[in-house]
Amino acid sequence: PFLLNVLENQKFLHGVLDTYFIDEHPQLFKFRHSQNRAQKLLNYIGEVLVNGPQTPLATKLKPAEVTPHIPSVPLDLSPEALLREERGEGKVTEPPKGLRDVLKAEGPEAFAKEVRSRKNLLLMDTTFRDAHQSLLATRVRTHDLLNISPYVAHKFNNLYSLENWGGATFDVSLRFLHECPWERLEDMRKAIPNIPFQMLLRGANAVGYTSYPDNVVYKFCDLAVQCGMDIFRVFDSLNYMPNLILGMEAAGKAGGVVEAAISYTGDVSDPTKTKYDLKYYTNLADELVKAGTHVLCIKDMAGLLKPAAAKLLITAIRDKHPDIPIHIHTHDTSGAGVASMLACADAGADVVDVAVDSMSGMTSQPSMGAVVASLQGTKLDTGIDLKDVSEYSAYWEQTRTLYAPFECTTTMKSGNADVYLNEIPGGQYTNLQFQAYSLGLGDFFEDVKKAYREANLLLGDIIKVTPSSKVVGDLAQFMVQNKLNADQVLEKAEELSFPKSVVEYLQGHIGIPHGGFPEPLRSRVLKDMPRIEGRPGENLKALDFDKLKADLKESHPNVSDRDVMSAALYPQVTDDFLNFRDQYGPVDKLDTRVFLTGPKVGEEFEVTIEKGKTLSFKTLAMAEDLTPNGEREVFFELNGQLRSVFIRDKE
Ligand code: 3PY
Ligand code: ZN
Repeated sequence: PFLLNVLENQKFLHGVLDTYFIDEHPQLFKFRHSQNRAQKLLNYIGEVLVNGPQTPLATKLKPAEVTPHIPSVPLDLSPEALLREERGEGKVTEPPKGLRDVLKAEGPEAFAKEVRSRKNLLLMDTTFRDAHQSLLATRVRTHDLLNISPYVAHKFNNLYSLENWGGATFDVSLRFLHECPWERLEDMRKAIPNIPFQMLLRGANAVGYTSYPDNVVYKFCDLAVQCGMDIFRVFDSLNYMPNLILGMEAAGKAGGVVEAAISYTGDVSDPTKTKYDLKYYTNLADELVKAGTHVLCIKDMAGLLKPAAAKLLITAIRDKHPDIPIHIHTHDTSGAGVASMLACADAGADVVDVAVDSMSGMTSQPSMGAVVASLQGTKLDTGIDLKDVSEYSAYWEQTRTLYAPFECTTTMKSGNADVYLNEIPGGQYTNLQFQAYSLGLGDFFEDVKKAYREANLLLGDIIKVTPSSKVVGDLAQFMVQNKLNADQVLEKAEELSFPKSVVEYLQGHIGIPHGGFPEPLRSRVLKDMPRIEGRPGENLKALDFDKLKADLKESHPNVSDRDVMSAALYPQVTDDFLNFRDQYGPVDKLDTRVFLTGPKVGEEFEVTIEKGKTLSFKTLAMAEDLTPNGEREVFFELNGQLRSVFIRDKE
């Protein structure tokens, strides 16, 4: 490596050196990881072949052996387009204009005006984020998103937005997929220049599960905009205004479109449910509009907004705020999602959330094709062609089978209207069912769902969405495991050892719930433990990014500002990710089946590690015997040349 460094040194190459050359160039001794990307990938594939999957698989099901068909992108071969390309004024493959062009040219206010002025219903497609977060444990990889991105850009240019980032995707891509979320965002941006991108920002919790110092949230939003993010759906898990405002300011300052969200719970069409009534929601809407949101979102994370309630709620907000674009999010857990979204559209909503058919339904969003077809020929016609939806859906139907190890349908066979009773958010509903299934306890899920309802009431009937939903879920599981009902929990609260999330919630770590904390439960659990007054992040010391970067550089000399931001949010996960990347290279470029379970012996496959640089691999054989130090040799052909790697066999 020293020789390599010297040979790349310009002074040395040009003979400008004296006896001090080595003293003055300590960097010559900083050796880069000498292995190239191809060699690192061989190490990764060898590791998977010898020791099994390098990311935990949730079930024993294997990824299907399919190569999803990628529908072709229409080319504009008209003489004008060809001339334009010749003059260097645009490519024949350029997608048609979309709402992002308005946003870029005129800014967020004009964008909001344009959205509000549209007479038809606009759609946000959640396929790239919430749909797979709800159905496939957030495991969809950049590779499969990028493959279909040009098609989306060409055929779905009329979307309000594509939700493709934030929520759990940030954490999962680093932790389990070993890929950089920032790179994902930037690469999608290159492939889709015309459709606004949308992310889910958990207010003061950014894309994490706890409160961060304010400067972390601000910087996070800045970097997201730099990498191509446009619209920030900002929510708080308790609808706690100070947390919401912080997120809105961070998104707005970064130049993003602010879409403040009211998290919806209860049922405004049920007069017996008084805690979250119409007045509660219209007051919140007033405050968010006053705080300057560009777009107002109703975030129905559990899918509780029935059609009749939708009509009441949207009509009430529309009457008070005729100019604000209203955007509705829901989950189809009960099966009433399409009906509700149509009711919202009818009552004056501008945008509703859908997922492409093969990634829709159950705990995901309602079906895009169903909404598109239902409105065809009406005054709300989306203008989207059902044939395009169908081609897009076919891609995802095949791609979904690559993620068989994470399929929610292993356990979930249908929607369930019991969600109106337990109010469990979509993603959590899938997770809880899956955990119950893994524990193999017969009625466990049924018991947890009932306990969830009780736990919620015990905690004061709170808004339930990340992270407050975890508090309720943890308490519910605690009650089932310890065979306690709500009365017993309250009675024995002083002696019980509650889950950490419950204690922290009662201390005020995630904010203050509507109606205040539950008493006497809170006093009994906390006794003399400290309580946080007001906004949790307010008293956190600003994070010193320069110091964090300097610290990271010691073990990872090439860290970027994005890696530093990832580390600010998830220190340990990011450190593991950086080590993994140093060792195994760009594993995000592998096909999903190869990434998850490795190729078959004898299989040939290609990996494009960057534009114009494609490597050909063939797995030849694995040695039967181990070397004296416990390693197994794996043989490959790489671009036609014989290569082998030695992998420590962990068995
Ligand atoms: C998230 O926070 O990831 C959610 O999807 C909440 O609904
Ligand atoms: Zn959702």
